[in-house]
Amino acid sequence: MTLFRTRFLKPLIAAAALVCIAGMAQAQTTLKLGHGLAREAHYGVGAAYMAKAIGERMSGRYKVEVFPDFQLGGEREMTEGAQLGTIDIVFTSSGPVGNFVPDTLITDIPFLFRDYQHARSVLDGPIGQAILDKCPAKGLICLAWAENGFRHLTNSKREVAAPADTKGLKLRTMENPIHMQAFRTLGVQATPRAWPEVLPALQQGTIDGQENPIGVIVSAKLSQTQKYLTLTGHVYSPAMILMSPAAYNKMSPADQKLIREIAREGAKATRTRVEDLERNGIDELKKSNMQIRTLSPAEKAAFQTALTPAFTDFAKRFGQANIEAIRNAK
Ligand code: EAX
Repeated sequence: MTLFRTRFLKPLIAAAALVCIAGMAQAQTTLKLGHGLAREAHYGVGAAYMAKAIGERMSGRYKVEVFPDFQLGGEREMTEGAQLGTIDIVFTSSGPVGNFVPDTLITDIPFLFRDYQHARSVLDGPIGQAILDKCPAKGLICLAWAENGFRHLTNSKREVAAPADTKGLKLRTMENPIHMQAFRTLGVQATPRAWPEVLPALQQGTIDGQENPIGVIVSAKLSQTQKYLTLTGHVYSPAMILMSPAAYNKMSPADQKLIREIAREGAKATRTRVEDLERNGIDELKKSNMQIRTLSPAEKAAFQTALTPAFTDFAKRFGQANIEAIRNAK
């Protein structure tokens, strides 16, 4: 019996234990999450929230490795990566996503959303969900609407207070046909570029300016190359939390439900951070000698009037009724 125990039983038990441990180790999947901003910026906070929640609530089956600061490429590249399955989760502005899921483009119409409350309630409501539901057919899982913020104009040339002041400015836009058309309607030389290309172009002066929410202007230290900031609030910039179908379809239905829940919470974390950054960001930019111009309601209205030709095209493209449904939503 002793010989049997030492020769056979013990090694058998050890082997069985090894198989169990290996099985458990195998079961844990690392999800690669990419975004373009600094860890303390709004996407960074949302990503960290998701990583922690997935680690805690998906109990050892999944963990998240976060890649900030465009380490995995520009937002368009990262979105492609999610389609191809080389990146599992992506936090991105909706700007470039319109090239993959055209139904998102309606949200990029300037002056469509009155304020944050309006934008958030539309995106978290049936209109927003209907757009997210269009993603699987385009090879993407859109888990939730996060937030980038209302975009404002910066440049190195002159103060902008009226549409005429933007004429001829070489401005970088996102790779987004709606934004490009709007700026070209104002007479801007709009050049679409991925964000990682923008800072060098501003430093070299190949472009005069760009437009982004306060959170991005602060985290990218744009006051170093941009003297003028006009608080245009010309467009609300949603962000999206995307997932690769390859990773999502491997999950159990319970985990698919759970990761959607966690993504919605991560999205809320980005919104809270946007508010923080906006509350303190403008003072910070003032301290770094940026000349900041707030537009009066009449001055904002002048930009809307100047965009009338573009709005006419957008009504044809998206249907005036669909635009009004968003504009009139509570
Ligand atoms: O999502 O490209 C942009 O201007 C975006 O606002 C930025 O990458 C954050």
